[in-house]
Amino acid sequence: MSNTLIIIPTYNEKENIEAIIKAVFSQEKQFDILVVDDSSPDGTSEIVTNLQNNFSNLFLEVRKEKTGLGAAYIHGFKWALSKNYDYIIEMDADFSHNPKDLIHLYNACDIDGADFSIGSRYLNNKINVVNWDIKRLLLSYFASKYVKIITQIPIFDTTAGFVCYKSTVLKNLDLDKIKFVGYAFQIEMKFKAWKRKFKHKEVSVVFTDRKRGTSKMSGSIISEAVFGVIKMRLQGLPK
Ligand SMILES: Nc1nc2c(ncn2[C@@H]2O[C@H](COP(=O)(O)OP(=O)(O)O)[C@@H](O)[C@H]2O)c(=O)[nH]1
Ligand SMILES: [Mg+2]
Repeated sequence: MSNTLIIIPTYNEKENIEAIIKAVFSQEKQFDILVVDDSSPDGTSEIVTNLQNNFSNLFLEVRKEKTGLGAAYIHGFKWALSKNYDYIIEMDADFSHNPKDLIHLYNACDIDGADFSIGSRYLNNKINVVNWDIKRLLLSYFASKYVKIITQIPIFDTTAGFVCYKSTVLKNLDLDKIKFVGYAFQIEMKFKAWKRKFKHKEVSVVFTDRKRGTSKMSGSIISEAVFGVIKMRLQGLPK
């Protein structure tokens, strides 16, 4: 068993899942993987089940319903804590997050002493995104600026979904009180960890838009983030 679990949430990722699992397992450091699938109709979980014959450190949790990324991650976090992993890394299935950066996120915590590390697209306002159309890029970039202004959080890429948490952080956050599901979920996790004085480090990464499969981003996820951030700020320190 590795000391580090990579959680990959999936919904209809049959084009990516096998390749991303193999890419993670081909890294020099040994990682375990947990796929949290929301009963994808395209058969993503069956692909994972087959691969479990070849990889003993590949785990799968299938949830009955698609209730969003946040809920899938909370499920994965609880699973990770019950198995006593030291480090828990969030990662997308679609190769937007380069598996080669996993070790940099890990080292930021294990060597540099951060409690959580963020694979950041906008570190020091430098934009590291490949293949996004300009509309999507501007939306994401200005969303990050907006969040920084409203919440005062000293993080450039607050909506990043490529994050390593030390287990102490996840134990300290009341996971049942995390309410958001989309980008707001990513913001809420970082906001609460920062408010509880956990140390963070941003690691510069290049984010590449998916080549296969489709994005699950939606208008409701964006509006949740826009209004959710204001709510978070008004509530001060949500428990
Ligand atoms: N389990 C689960 N995974 C999801 C859900 N929504 C998105 N994902 C996964 O979360 C990751 C990021 O989603 P993606 O659609 O690429 O979002 P985008 O990168 O913002 O366009 C991918 O691995 C998706 O399959 C969901 O409701 N449930
Ligand atoms: Mg994506």
